Amino acid sequence: MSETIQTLLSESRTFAPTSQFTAHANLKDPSIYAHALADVNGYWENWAKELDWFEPWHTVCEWNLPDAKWFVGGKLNACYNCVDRHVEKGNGAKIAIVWEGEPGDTLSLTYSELQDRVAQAANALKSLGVGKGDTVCIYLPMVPELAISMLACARIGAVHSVVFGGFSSESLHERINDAGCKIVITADGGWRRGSIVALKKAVDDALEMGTPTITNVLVLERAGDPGRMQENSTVRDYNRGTWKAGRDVWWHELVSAQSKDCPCEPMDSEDLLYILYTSGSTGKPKGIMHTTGGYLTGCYATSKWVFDLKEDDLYWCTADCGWVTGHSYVVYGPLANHATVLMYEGAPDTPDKDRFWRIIEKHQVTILYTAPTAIRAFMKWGTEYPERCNLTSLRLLGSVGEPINPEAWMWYHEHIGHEKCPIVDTWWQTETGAMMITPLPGITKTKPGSATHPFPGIQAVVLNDAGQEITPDYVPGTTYGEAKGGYLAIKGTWPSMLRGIYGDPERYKNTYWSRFPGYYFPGDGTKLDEDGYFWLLGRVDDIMLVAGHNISTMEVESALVDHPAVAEAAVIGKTHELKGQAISAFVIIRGGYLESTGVSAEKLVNELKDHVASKIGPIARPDDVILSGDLPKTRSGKIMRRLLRDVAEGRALGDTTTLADPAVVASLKDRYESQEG
Ligand code: 6R9
Repeated sequence: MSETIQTLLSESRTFAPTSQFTAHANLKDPSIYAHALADVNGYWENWAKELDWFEPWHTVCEWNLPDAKWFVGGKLNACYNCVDRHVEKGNGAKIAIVWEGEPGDTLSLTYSELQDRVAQAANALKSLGVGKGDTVCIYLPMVPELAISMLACARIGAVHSVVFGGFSSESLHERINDAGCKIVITADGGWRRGSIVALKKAVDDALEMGTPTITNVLVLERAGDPGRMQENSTVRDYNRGTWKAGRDVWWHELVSAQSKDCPCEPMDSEDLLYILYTSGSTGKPKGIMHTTGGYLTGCYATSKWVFDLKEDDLYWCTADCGWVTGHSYVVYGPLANHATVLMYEGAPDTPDKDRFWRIIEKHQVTILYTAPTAIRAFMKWGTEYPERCNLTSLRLLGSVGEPINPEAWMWYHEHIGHEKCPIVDTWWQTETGAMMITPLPGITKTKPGSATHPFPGIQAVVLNDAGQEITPDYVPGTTYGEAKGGYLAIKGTWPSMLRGIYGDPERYKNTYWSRFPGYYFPGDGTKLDEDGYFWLLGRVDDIMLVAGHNISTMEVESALVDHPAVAEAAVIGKTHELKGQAISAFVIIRGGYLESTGVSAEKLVNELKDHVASKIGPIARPDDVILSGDLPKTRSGKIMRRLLRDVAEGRALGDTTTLADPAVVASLKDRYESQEG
């Protein structure tokens, strides 16, 4: 970007927490922001004291940019804090995990039962020669054994590297070798949209490509369990792949035979807890490293305050444990808080598009944490699906993964929250480990589309091109003057910050610490409005430069989604001779809109261009609007604008390996070429 980002869209609706919500909230005193800022280390130290430590730390924080150490000298165990400590305090009878498989099978585990299962799995790992410091690759569907495997690793001090079950054998192969994993834990399959994802087969293929460090494959029988699927021996055999005696071991044979007694290994606060690969938009995946004490402190604190977790909540984070959201907010944060966590295996539209709402009604879910990509799909499908179900158990809603457009926020608020649930739009990254910019539901007056303020103890600032701070630290009541757009950056360190990229310290420095010396640069653009609210504008690589104006793709997308016809939009800048870049918009129309209004597609395209021009200004009027059936997304649901730029600029498509469905761009390319002409 040649100049600081201009922000044009404005949103003035505000939603204060109800007095009833505030009265019962875990946190209601806004002075916490100033207190945390006045003594950041003391503030985090108080949080760390809410965990159980085997040995205390001698130093809260050692910070030699870009290397941080937190709670130095302290010893603890993440699994002990998530499971055993609750049981030892007499609270083992509470349900820890409620699980529902896609075919409708369910399982509940109390904290005591979870302790037994984790201990058995941990002993099984030991019997396979896995010990402290070894790395275990976990490639499982969203079944309880996924959380159990992560906790079992943590229990014995092994490092886990979870690979999302939707990744191909090539991706798995690359990740296994980069981390030097000793074993792989997988399943014969998992359910997704009524079919079986053959995970064991993918592991076989990955191992065939050469994985010198792997000694064993521990295989859970999930898809082939005769109680849960049609008896079809061909399918069963296929899913098992090629069984290699000596290498492959069944979970039900090895794990169930183990003792339920397995002590938690005392770990140094800075010992590695896990590696998680994040693809980014280009290049080789980065193995993000998280350590034990600081990471757990960050997950614990944010879960308690942002989700306002209470003993009687039923909390559901819809993310897969293959992503960081599943690490921090399915497993470590909520379990450290003694919460009851719901896990669901399958797709939101199986057997019908009301599956999420049925789950909420059936299990009486009180807190729902999901992603804008899911919310936009629900908008596209229409309100009839949530209307079929009773959603009155819900009391808090959350969003993560992408900017949430104001209209998607409003839809979530009205049709899911029934205007009574606060929405926490939480900005953070794999690298930050825990939420960084987020409302506090008993305190913050929210604005649709804004992640609001940095979590207490986090110093988020806006920088201009020269790397100067153009905004003060957030303290309620500060006067901010006019809205300012620029680069989001974080000052100093925080406990759950990544400790580097596995095996590549140079890349760590270059990626996060060199663009703005002295700051962590997450790569996102942001606006700070006149009330001190952060509006995340997407990745800076996606920001457009149109006739000398930096325009955020996110703002144009939000203006499009504001039109009643639009369910979802992706906007890019394509090279233009005069303007530098011209705006192209790919738009998904809400189900039944054209039919019910009788508007022609051609007329709608013009209406949409006018709509953007009137919401933002003539400068943001798109040159092209392409009506599209789908958008290219990563497997975690983020729109890949880079590929849309390739389409719009008529280039051969770049790397599509991280796409959820590569067919989408190919068909878009055809459509674009025919509509544009
Ligand atoms: C947790 C997670 C991180 C990137 C991040 C940003 C985008 C995430 C957001 C958001 C706006 C939010 N992002 N949450 N943008 N508002 N509430 O998603 O981690 O997969 O590493 O992605 O996602 O661009 O930089 P990760």
